[in-house]
Amino acid sequence: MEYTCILVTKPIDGVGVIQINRPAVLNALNLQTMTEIVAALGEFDADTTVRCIVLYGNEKAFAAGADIKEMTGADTVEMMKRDQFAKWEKIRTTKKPIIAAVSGFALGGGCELAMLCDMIVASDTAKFGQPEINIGVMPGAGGTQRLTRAVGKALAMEIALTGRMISAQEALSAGLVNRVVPTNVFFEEALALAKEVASKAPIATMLVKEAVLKSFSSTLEGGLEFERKNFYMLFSTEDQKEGMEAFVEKRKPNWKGR
Ligand code: DAK
Repeated sequence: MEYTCILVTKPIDGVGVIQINRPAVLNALNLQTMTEIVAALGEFDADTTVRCIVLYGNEKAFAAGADIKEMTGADTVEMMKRDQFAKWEKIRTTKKPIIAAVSGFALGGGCELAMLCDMIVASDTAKFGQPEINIGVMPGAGGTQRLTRAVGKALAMEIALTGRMISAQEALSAGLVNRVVPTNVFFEEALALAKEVASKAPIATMLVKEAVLKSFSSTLEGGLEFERKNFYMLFSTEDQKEGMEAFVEKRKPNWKGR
C-alpha cells in the first residue's frame, strides 16, 4: 500500500516505526490516516522480524484529534456508515506491543489512539486531553472508558467534562504514561524501550500483552484462568526450552519465535 499520511520505517532491531505525517494540521486523524495506520500495523503484525512497534507524530503534535473538517457536515447515519470503529478495533487487536511516543498535543482521537497503544513515552511538552465537549460532542473511540481506567473517575470526568488539557507530569502522576523524557529525545527514548521489548521471547511477549489486556474485560477469576492457560501454552514453544537452558548454561538466549 502507498502511504500518503504516514511514514513507515523498515524494521530495525525488531522495531517497526510508524510516523503520522500531517504536520500542517497537527496530525489530525482523517479517515485516510486511520486506514493507513491500520494497514501498517497489520503489515508489522504479519512480519516475523517485527517484535514491537513505535507510533509517533512530531515534536508539536502526536495528533490533535480526529479531523474536524471531515466531520463537520456529517450526520449520524453518515458517521455510522463510515464505520470508523472497525478500524480502531483492528488497532486494539494488534498482537505485538505498540509504544506511543507522544510530544505536543494528544487530543480527542489522538489521546484515544495513544491510549490504544500499550505504553506511552511522553515528552515533557506533551499535552493530553479530550476536548470534544468544546465542539459539541464527546469522546467516541474509548476516551470515556480507557481514560477512566487509566486515571480514575475523578480526573477522567474533569478532563472529558471541561476539555482541560493535562501536562505530561500530571499524566505521569495519574498513571496515564510510563515516563516523561526531554522533548529532544522523546522518540529515541521510546525506541530504546521498544528495542528492549523486542529483545525478549516473541511469543511470550504477545501472550503477555494479550493477558494484560484481558484484565480489562474479564473478572479476576476469568483473567487468572486465561493467564494460566497462556503460561502453560508457552511450554510448547522452543523458546521456553531455549530460555531456561540458556539460564542454566549462563548464556544469552537465542530466540526463534517458535
Ligand atoms: N482537525 C482538523 N484540523 C485541525 C485539528 C483537528 N482536530 N486540530 C488542528 N487543526 C488544524 C487547524 O485548523 C490549523 O489549520 P489551518 O487553520 O492552519 O489550516 C492547524 O491545524 C494548526 O492549528 P491551530 O492554528 O489551531 O494551532 P494552535 O497551536 O493555535 O492550537 C490546538 C492548537 C490543538 C489547541 C487547536 O488546534 C485545537 O484546539 N485543535 C482541535 C482539538 C480538538 O478539538 N480535538 C478533538 C477533535 S474531535 C470516532 C473516533 C474518534 C473521534 C471521532 C469519531 N469514531 C470511531 C467514529 C474523535 C473525535 C475528535 O478527536
